[in-house]
Amino acid sequence: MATRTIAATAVRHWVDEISALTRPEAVVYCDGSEAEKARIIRECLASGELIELNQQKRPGCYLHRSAPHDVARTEHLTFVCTDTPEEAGPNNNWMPPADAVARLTPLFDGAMQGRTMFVVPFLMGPAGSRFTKVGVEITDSRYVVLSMRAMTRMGQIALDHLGGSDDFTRCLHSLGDLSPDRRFIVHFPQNNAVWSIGSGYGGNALLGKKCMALRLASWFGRQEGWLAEHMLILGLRDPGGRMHYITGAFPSACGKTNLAMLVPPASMKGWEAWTVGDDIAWLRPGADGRLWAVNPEAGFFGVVPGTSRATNPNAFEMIQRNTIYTNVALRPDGTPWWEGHDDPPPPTAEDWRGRPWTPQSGEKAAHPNSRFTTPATECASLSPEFDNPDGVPIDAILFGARRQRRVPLVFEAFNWRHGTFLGATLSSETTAAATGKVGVLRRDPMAMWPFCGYNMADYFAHWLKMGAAVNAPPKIFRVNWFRTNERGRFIWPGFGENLRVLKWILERCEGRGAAVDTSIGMVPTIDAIDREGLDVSGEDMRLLLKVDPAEWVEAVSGQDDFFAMFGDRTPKPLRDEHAMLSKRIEDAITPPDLRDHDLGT
Ligand code: GTP
Ligand code: SPV
Ligand code: MN
Repeated sequence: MATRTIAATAVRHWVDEISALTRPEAVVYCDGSEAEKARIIRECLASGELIELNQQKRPGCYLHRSAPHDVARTEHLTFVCTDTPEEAGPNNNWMPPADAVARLTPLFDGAMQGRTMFVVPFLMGPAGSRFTKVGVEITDSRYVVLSMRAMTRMGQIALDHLGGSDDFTRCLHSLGDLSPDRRFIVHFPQNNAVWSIGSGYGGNALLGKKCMALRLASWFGRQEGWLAEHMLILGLRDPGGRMHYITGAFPSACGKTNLAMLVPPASMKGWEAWTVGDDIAWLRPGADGRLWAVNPEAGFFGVVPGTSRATNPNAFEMIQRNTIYTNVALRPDGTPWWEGHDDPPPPTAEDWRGRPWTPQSGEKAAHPNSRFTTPATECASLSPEFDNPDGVPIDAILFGARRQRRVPLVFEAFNWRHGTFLGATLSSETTAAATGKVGVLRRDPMAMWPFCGYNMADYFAHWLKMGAAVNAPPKIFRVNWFRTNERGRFIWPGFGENLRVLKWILERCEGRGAAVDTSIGMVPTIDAIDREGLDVSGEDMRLLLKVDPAEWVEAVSGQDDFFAMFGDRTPKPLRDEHAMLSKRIEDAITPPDLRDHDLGT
């Protein structure tokens, strides 16, 4: 093959080694060309891996139906293999590297017989950037090849970046037999490698994403002095023409894509919002003493349900073309549909598994974790800085989660250390993005619990260190769009209206914006958030911003238990922050003078 001669010797050696093990029928080196894309799509249509959607109405759009038990990340089958279990930490499943090789080698043995093996060179990060890393994914899934093509800068561009070097992440993927009993997603940070078998689902199979750009990258970031984070990156131009950039870490299916593609409400004249990234940010100190971020990805793998013209017009518009839909419903006219679409439920459709569906069938038509895969270039709000090799300078970092109760709409950390503590104690109600129960409160520090490739206590220490490594660290905020009222309804309208909260955040970054000190942080005063043209009453605002110290007592004791998981490894500054918070809460519930008085009687 023509491209074969161009691939670095190290790539060819590895490919030969893996093809000897997996014994594919053919080996194809991907170059990233349009012709290659067209050919692989044709092959997918012939094999049934893709279903063609109505090309008049949805040009370049296809539907993929996964195996019914392969619809989300499987965290219990995901491992980090370091020399010692302490390096992986209680946040990861661990196996000794040699055991992992011994367990997975028989599964890969002959796994690609009768299949084509694709070699997919890719970049994580813009071409020519000091942030950028090279990966090569070997896979026997055409769906994975097409997805990697949308999600990364793929093909010859990556081989050119690699040159003669052997410094690339070896990503080995096979669908195997798709059985969860023989499924493993295994990381070898000390060898810069990932092995994944038995799943074709996004985070399990597109190995550049969570496996490389978060789990392995977090490991390298610690060694090299940077951060790999589960964060969106958003540019905001204020009416005065100034650009600001924020990042936000929210757990899976908690609103990153939506915030990253936010459309300013009509009443907020002069504001513009620009999407830099929707899922992953790599952050490095810049020469100017600020923290700079790039999005290592080149596409969006987003949650479909809930995406509509009303909630996320940028995403909705973007997925009208050149999109692979996974596990949505199919209408008789060959267009996709899902719960939360602007169109009402169709009278008949095929559900995500291809079975006949009607609104009366009482089941979801689309899988709750159905996804779109779309190249970033299709996004109308894509930032002009998207390809900038230097990235963008960050003014504020947001930690957000799904919390129906207790946590206010927004509050500000007192400083970097307190902000790190807020991130470290983040918890969220679980979603359909990972297998398991939905709606259960779990700890998800920095939204990285499933993605941190090493001991999370060491990761907390690394965060503290990174704050000290920059002269002007971003300010840190906690946000919660999901507080509900007594009828179980979201109180805050969310989506585009979230810009009102971001406006207050930017004001705070500039030393303006009204706030009151509370036990948990600095909370906006009732009128500090611009409500002009918004139908949210003062009473609702009070509810959204309410901090009830009594409600926090339980939370604070849970934080203690959480830090205890890491034993002595939990950094002392975070324990100190915890002690200070406990004290502030205690004082708020029973003012010290009152307690003294009680003692005296
Ligand atoms: P991953 O891709 O899994 O990392 O998810 P994400 O963090 O990008 O979440 P996404 O933006 O896709 O949102 C997930 C779900 O939350 C969707 O159904 C959205 O409609 C819903 N959602 C997002 N933002 C808001 C908001 O501000 N308010 C409310 N009520 N729902 C929201
Ligand atoms: C997430 O679950 O956080 C996602 C989707 O962004 S996946 O790529 O599957 O991890
Ligand atoms: Mn994600």
